[in-house]
Amino acid sequence: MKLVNFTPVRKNGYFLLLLFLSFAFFSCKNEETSKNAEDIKVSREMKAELTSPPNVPKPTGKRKAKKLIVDMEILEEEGEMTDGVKYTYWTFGGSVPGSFIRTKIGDEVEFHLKNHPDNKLPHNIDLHAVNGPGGGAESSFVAPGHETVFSFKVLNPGLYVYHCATAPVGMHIANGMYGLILVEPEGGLPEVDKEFYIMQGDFYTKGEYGEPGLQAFDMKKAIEEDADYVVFNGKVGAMTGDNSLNAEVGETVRLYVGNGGPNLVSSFHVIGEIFDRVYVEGGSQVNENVQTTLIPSGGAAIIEFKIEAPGEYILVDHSIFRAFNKGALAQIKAEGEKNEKVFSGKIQEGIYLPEGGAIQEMPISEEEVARSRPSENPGLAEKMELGKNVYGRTCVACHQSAGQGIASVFPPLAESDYLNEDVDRAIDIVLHGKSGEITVNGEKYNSVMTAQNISDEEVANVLTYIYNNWGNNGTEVTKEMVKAQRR
Ligand code: HEC
Ligand SMILES: [Cu+2]
Repeated sequence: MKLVNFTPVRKNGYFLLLLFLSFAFFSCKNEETSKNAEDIKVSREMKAELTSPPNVPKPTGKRKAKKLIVDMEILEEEGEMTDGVKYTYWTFGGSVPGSFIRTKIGDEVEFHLKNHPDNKLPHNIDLHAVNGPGGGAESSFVAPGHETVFSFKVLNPGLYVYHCATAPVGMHIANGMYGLILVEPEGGLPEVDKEFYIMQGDFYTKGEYGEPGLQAFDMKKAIEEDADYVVFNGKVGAMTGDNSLNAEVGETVRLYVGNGGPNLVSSFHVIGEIFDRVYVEGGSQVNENVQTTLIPSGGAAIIEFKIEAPGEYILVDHSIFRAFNKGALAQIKAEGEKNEKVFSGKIQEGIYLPEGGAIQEMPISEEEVARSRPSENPGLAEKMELGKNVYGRTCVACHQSAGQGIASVFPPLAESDYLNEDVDRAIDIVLHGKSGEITVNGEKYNSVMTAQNISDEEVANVLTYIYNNWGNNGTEVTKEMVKAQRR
């Protein structure tokens, strides 16, 4: 509503009346929708489709409200947090996050919660989509080897977190007991091409990040909110490398993103994408053109965007050490035609001389030009010099000044068996990037190196510099070798 043009005084009376009437109308309308939802009659019974992440059940579309039977089994089972690190997860339906539940406003949900007889502890469920004490927690308390049944009607459209609320609540959540339940509005959400289910969680282990073996939960660290792992979908690399999410250029993508916590708030961001629409906090308000959206612990957001350009999009918690050092990183791989109108890739890189505009324009002799340019076929010493410069500009941030890398995050380039084994592979990595698991000097790495946007000559120089330093095998890389790896 625009207030700006209402200057004439005598119109103010009308205006206030109008304002009053519209308020009355809207508040009345709101009351009616939730009252209506309560009164929606359910036709027939239906078994809910439950999916494990990153999958989402089929849309409810135009279907009428139903009596929806949700059958969920609690399982306590060992899983892998990251390579070589095991953890005993407590799960709703065998996955972290738990099974995705998709409902329609007015549905009467009959919830069957089963606690597997092999489990050691009692559990329950608190669904944020429930209007009622504890979100169902008391009614659903269930011991190992038992099943409880309770029912509720979904009245408010939106995306809601569910979690275990058995004491110690923090510990049950920290072990993975959370998931999402979607309540679709009348007529369903607008159609999109791809939908994914992603949930962040923080984990606290006796050992530090990457310390191998079966890791126990660490209560002290949890209380201090000193997380060892911050991950999407229960483990490091649940959606990277071969497990990446896939989409095509031109497709619309909808992410149902939740945050189980127990402690940390997520600054959810996709590198290289702008969210066209965000259903803020999973509710009915839509924000547009968003870069990073805050997802509270115990909250959610629905995020929509269209993929305009091919390539890799990296999902992160933009509290960025969590992404690169604690696991909060996932990937969407988008295939399709390049769209130069949207993204051209690197067009040109020139030398930037802030103080030197005038000097650069001074005419210099051909001879001088030739001398300042690297020679056609530079010798080893010259290549080393130029390569050192490229290294300092481009690689040093991750692989460190003496090529030593950073334990379990960035592999070493010094005395790297992986590097020395295969020069073409090393060239390929610099040109096209690398993700997925690799083993360097007996240590496993499963992270992402993005493609380095540098010329064939620079690649040749920097690799020559690396190969002739830090105990490596002395390979000399030529720009022809680099050219052969371009694709
Ligand atoms: C943003 C951080 C980052 C930058 C910048 C970076 N790398 Fe990497 N690099 C990585 C990561 C992470 C891996 C491991 C990828 C994986 O786990 O699959 C890697 C792996 C490698 C490997 C293979 C593994 C090994 O240790 O031998 C080589 C070779 C390599 N990088 C060379 C380079 C060179 C040369 C540059 C600069 C031109 C560079 N990298 C810049 C992060 C980076
Ligand atoms: Cu529990």
